[in-house]
Amino acid sequence: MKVPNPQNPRELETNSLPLTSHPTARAVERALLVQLRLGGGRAEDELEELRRLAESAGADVRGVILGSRDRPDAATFIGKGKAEEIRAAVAHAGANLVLVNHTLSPAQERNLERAVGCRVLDRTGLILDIFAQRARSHEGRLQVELAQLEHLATRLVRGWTHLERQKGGIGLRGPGETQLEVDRRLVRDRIKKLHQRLEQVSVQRRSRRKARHRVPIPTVSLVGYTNAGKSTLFNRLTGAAVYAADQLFATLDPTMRRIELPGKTAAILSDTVGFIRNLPHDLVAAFKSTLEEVAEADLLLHVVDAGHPERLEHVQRVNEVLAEIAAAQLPQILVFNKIDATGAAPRLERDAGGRIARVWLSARTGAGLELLAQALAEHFGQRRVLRRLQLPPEAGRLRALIHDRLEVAREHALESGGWIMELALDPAQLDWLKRQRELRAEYFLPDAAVLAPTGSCP
Ligand SMILES: Nc1nc2c(ncn2[C@@H]2O[C@H](COP(=O)(O)OP(=O)(O)OP(=O)(O)O)[C@@H](O)[C@H]2O)c(=O)[nH]1
Ligand SMILES: [Mg+2]
Repeated sequence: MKVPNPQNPRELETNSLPLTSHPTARAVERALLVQLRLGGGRAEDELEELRRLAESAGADVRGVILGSRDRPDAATFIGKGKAEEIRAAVAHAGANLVLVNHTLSPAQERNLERAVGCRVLDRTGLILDIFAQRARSHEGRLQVELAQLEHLATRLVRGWTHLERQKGGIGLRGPGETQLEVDRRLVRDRIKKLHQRLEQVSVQRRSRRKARHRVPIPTVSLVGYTNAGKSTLFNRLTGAAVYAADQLFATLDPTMRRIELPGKTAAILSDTVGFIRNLPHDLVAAFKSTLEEVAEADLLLHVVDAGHPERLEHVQRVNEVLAEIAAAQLPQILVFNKIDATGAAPRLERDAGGRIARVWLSARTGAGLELLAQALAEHFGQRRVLRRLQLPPEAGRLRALIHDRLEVAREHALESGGWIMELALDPAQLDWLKRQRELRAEYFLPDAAVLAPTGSCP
């Protein structure tokens, strides 16, 4: 783990992406975890998550310090006595990093560093570091850099010489302007530039989305708490091989694939970044364009780790983030994953209105996947329309194509030659049918047309 340290500008030096970690330059961080119980909450549950976050960032966890307070200390958050305890523990464990599972103000972070004698990182800083390590795509890197800069801008107390050098440095400084003012201005400029570049990417994304919508294939987004198994399920359903691992935030960049559903229909499935409680707001804002994809889905598959002791809390947290990105009103099916670990049987549950609301399955073993396929087919099946066609004898090729590509509900051969076909079509299929060269508008029968009751043929 390589954490940018605003106190030491030299640590921030890399080339094009000043704040993104460099795996080769990464020394192992020996970390102590700090978690306070504030006003009587349970510290232990959140501590386990902090440990997972620390390990996902590549830190070697050397120890844990718990404590409790009625409310945070204004100067150091954890209080003077606790800080002294940590200072001793840091020396004892040979730690070089203290991870505090709370949001610290810039001043608190600084005061604490002084008090404990080593680098201090709060929860937001830790999550940002993991994101920086995972970002692969151009857009992902821009988004992470923006979030990190916004987070660090408020923590800027001394010079950021590397940024100065990138911009040429000499000649930049106005008369009487202090180093700190220069640095702040450089960061502001960089943030502005990142906003502009992300806006360009976002425009491209939007136009790609528009192009997709021209072919009306429904889109399904996998959402859920980090580590719930979204990518594993994505791979199962699409046959893809995106990275899935027992780490928090294994996925950062979104991926999309087409999946075939029962009834010869299809959907676009997308895998994306997982959520976590208290997701830093800067991060949500920076990932706006990634999350816009989620907000425009036709259906959300909300994946839950069914064996996690805090699964209900996770569901709630995910729904909160969904509300923040204006996706709370989208239709949602809860997918309880990892039933191989809990021993539950695959099953499907409906709400009071008869709609499929919950599916239990295992992405790892594949048990219950057919229930999910059924749920998707049924969900999108509601968007189907009934169409009747009358084909003349010479349209045999079109008829064969239709049998191949669409679900034919009923068909009758006419004595005069030709056929009457009844088709249940989703919007994408209707669109496809209308684009067939051999199809003429007059082949469509009015909705009221009734099929002759005799002689159905194979
Ligand atoms: N036992 C069991 N483990 C599973 C199942 N599905 C996924 N996992 C494991 O759960 C861990 C996380 O899986 P991912 O698919 O990476 O989870 P994710 O939701 O994409 O996680 P992020 O990308 O980090 O948000 C991996 O170790 C998977 O092997 C399952 O059905 N059963
Ligand atoms: Mg993933």
